[in-house]
Amino acid sequence: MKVTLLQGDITRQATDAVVNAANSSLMGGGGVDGAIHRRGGPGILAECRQLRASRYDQGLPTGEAVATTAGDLPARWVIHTVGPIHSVREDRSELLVSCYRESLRVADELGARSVAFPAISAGSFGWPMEDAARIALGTVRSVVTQVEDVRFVLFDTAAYQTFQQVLQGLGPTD
Ligand code: AR6
Repeated sequence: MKVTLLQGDITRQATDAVVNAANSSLMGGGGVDGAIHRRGGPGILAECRQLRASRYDQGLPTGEAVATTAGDLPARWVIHTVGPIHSVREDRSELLVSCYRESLRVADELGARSVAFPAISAGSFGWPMEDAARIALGTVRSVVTQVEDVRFVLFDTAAYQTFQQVLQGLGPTD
């Protein structure tokens, strides 16, 4: 698996799948979620409504992932996952690990070979960027998957630099 870091807007990525940092409602929101629904068009929300009505009447649980098509985005699928809200009282990192694992599992089910991830939970959900980067990079590199091309698309320079430093610190994969 090749892991690359990019700075930019995840909605522009022409990967097989892009991952959405959603919330349990699957009904959209701000940040990545808002951008994906805005640029992807209403078809994504319509599929999310169907998922709520069929499989997830209580909402998508934190740490799980589910796919829809990608509407007007250049990708083929959107994989929606719900990151944990950061807490100083409780270690929720296993749930963040689960977001990356489950997203790659769903990507494998779809037959996706390239996947773009945002920094899940590192915006509205308050996760410190360095810890978010360590969990994100450490997890994807440890997962056995058919996905060959994983891209982290970081929105701003600070996030990009943090991911770069963490990736360098992890050393070579082989
Ligand atoms: N492309 C790439 N990264 C982005 C983009 C974009 N277009 N927009 C923002 N980011 P967030 P969360 C960065 O808040 O913390 C939503 O309201 C952003 O700078 O999108 O998991 C949902 O509905 C940050 O570094 O996701 C949920 O309620 C990172 O993506 C809640 O926010 C994640 O920020 C989820 O919060």
